[in-house]
Amino acid sequence: MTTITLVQGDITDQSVDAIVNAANSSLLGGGGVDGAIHRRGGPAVLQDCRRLRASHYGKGLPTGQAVATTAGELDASWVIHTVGPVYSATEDRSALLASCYRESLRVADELGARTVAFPAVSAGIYGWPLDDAARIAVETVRSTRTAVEEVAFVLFDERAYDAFAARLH
Ligand code: AR6
Repeated sequence: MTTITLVQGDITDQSVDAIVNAANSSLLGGGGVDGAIHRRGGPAVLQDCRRLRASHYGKGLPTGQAVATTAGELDASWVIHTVGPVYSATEDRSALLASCYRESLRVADELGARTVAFPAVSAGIYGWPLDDAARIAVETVRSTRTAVEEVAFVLFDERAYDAFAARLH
């Protein structure tokens, strides 16, 4: 059984085995959580990302997939980068968002990570409505078979925290 906890705060302050990054397919950094993770993780994270791009993801990491790098100076062993879908009001992309959580947990299992922190993937710059993003996140983690013992959803503000709390309880 995986325990799910909610934290209101900055994901880069967490001490866990793996921190999940809401990246973009370039893997070269950006704003939001991605910017914060690269700032706190330092150049080793970007260096690993560049290496992965060169070796495997010349065309970018596809939406819904996940890949791990060092966590650099973060208090974690790995960063798992996943690419959420940009929200669309006309096309149902929820399977891709669910895939981000499932694939990140699969990568965590491969690494042997037991504690994993997730942000609200796609719920910022990518525009996903918070309530729906929270529903998909909670339902997917609950229904995924994994050896991860604890998943922490780390929500930046109270509104996001409340949206996840409403789905969890
Ligand atoms: N800790 C926890 N949550 C955070 C933090 C933080 N330090 N900073 C922001 N959030 P976003 P996306 C919340 O935009 O929507 C980047 O440029 C934020 O309030 O980080 O998947 C990438 O490179 C929101 O609830 O990710 C991509 O281009 C959630 O994290 C693009 O943004 C996700 O917001 C990805 O957009």
